[in-house]
Amino acid sequence: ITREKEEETVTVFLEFTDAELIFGRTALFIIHFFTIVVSCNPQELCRQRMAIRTSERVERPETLRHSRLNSVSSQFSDGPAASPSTRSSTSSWCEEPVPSNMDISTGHMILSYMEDHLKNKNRLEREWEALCSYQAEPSACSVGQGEQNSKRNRSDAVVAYDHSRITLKAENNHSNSDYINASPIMDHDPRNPTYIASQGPLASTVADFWQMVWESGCVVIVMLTPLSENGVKQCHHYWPDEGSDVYHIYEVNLVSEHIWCEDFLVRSFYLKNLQTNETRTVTQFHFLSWMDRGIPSSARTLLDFRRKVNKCYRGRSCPIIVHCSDGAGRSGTYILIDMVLNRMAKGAKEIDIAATLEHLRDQRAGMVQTKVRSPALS
Ligand SMILES: *[C@@H]1O[C@H](CO)[C@@H](O)[C@H](O)[C@H]1NC(C)=O
Ligand SMILES: *[C@@H]1O[C@H](CO)[C@@H](O)[C@H](O)[C@H]1NC(C)=O
Ligand SMILES: CC(=O)N[C@H]1CO[C@H](CO)[C@@H](O)[C@@H]1O
Repeated sequence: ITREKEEETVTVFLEFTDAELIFGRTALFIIHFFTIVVSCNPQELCRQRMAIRTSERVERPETLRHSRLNSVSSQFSDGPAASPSTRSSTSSWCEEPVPSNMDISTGHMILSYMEDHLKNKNRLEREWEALCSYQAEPSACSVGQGEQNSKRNRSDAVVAYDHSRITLKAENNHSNSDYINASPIMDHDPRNPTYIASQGPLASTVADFWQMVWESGCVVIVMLTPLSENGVKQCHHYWPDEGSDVYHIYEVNLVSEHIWCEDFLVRSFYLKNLQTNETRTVTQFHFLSWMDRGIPSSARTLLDFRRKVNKCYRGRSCPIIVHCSDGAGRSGTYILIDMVLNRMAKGAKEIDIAATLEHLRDQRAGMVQTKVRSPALS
């Protein structure tokens, strides 16, 4: 890793050997997305700087640098099938400028963080081992494991904790239970969750899911799983393919479906509570190419996806519902990335991925699974 300091611009060249690629699961994960952050934003910073200094001829091998960074990010993000990333990333690059909200001190913080991790490979191993053995306390799940509710869980491994679960309101209960396999995830505000991490609805819990959407005031759903993978069902098709469907007292109308790229699409629903006649628009962002125990086909596509989610969400205070199949692996990874990047955008002077992840695991079991999402690991 080399740092070239030129006035206030930091240029990074990253080159990795194969050996370095395998030195730690956390390292891969961290570098995986920090590489992308660093490769996106300095470009923008450079562009701004060059716009200011148009009169001066700055010798900058733009294309070389671009392709180098690209090759680094694709090395991390695409695994053996590297083909689609360049195209999709290039298009997303042009379509919407990356907000250059990363200031120089944040850039330096990221670089020192990466340098430190590259120098202290043991630290990574230690951090990762500590994370693996981390025990959330309290961790009772007696409600979700109760006889009446066990059929409402998609998997044995991830059941909502008693102390951190979404409770459905009794007056709307149609199944005689207030249980849904979903957990509120707090960030800065200890009373209002920033996210709700939920399992993908089962056929029998679709009405519960829409009840949760309604009662939490949610307007944005992030869906990170295809409906099925290799014939294994990951999530029930919980919305109408066209027109409207009624789930208990919730009428859901599919208003539009917009395919952004081969990796994700956006659906807009008109949701009506038939008891009160109140209505709300709900937008669902559906990421298609992130397989269970895999990684997104391109990290930049995921960041582009996240930008679209946050653009839609901007100015709201309701929780974002994030779900995959079990609501922990991919959902945990997405929430972790979103939390850390939001903090960085607000100018946090320190990154502590491990602590943030422990904070998530206190609130929901299995957040970011031990089989970390990187091609070199599977
Ligand atoms: C569900 O609603 C019925 C009638 O409103 C009520 O008697 C019952 O206690 C509720 N069940 C739960 C689990 O809240
Ligand atoms: C909801 O709308 C229906 C049909 O327009 C009407 O009959 C019903 O009284 C309304 N209910 C409420 C609670 O406003
Ligand atoms: C802990 C628990 O009760 N898990 C159950 C959740 O639901 C699945 C599918 O219905 C069951 O197989 C699990 O036993």
